[in-house]
Amino acid sequence: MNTFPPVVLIGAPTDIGAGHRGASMGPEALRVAGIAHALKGRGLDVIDRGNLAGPVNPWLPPRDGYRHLEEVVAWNRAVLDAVYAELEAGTLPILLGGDHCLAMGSITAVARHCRERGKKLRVLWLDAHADFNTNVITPSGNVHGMPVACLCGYGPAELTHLGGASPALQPGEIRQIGIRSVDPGEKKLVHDVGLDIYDMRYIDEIGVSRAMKEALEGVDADTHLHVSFDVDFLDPAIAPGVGTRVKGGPNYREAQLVMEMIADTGRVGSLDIVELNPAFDKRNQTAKLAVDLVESLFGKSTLMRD
Ligand SMILES: [Mn+2]
Repeated sequence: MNTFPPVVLIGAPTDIGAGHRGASMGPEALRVAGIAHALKGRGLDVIDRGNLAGPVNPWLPPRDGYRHLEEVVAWNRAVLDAVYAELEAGTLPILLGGDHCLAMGSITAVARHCRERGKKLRVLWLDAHADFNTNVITPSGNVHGMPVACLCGYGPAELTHLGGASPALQPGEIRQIGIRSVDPGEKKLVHDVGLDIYDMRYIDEIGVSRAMKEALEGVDADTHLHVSFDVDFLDPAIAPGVGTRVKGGPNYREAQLVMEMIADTGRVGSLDIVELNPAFDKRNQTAKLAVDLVESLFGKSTLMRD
């Protein structure tokens, strides 16, 4: 028996914030890999709302340190409205990205929902990168490297004030897991802001189990847990289908344990699956792996453990 509300799939087929083209094909690759069928297999009601629409990617160089800011804003407004409407309706939204800039829209929606309902928010950011760049310190101008900074109030007003109030997210509400690539300027900023980061060195030293226990500490019956799953979190040996591969990520068993421990809380209320890039994948293996891990996130486990 599951206790989840109906799960709603929302596709956002864009690579507007990325440094490589192709994440726009992510939603369809996840559907082809059977995400709806897998979730139904968990006993969940699944509704696929199809894809959101937004501007095409003009593929231009940065302006004032941002690439495609206007288009990024348009996509994130669409995501914000769609995710917020689902939360209001009592469903569990799963954003099928799309690149990671879209988490600004989804998490702004989740944060507003939590504020209005008086719920605590915990964001788990599974990623190889801290995504805490600004237009001043970014090496590339790609906005998929900036969503956490914007959510915490560092960025252009169009993005930091997507949902009106800024910051949408307090640094104390987010835990980053799997981090192993942080740009030099970004390192200082995440340190100054006091972001709680479980990087790969820490995970190597204490193990996934203890790291996840710490990252989930304080999650209780009043907590809305949002998981922002950047597929580049995974080791590229098992997940080649991403634009920004960084070696030294969690292997298959470690990633499963991460998902299973999140599932054990019973508090998952929303999810992003982002940065899947079929142009870099091999026979859709990374999409299939993402689906496999999402099954674990919704409670699939090897044995009964209660
Ligand atoms: Mn990311």
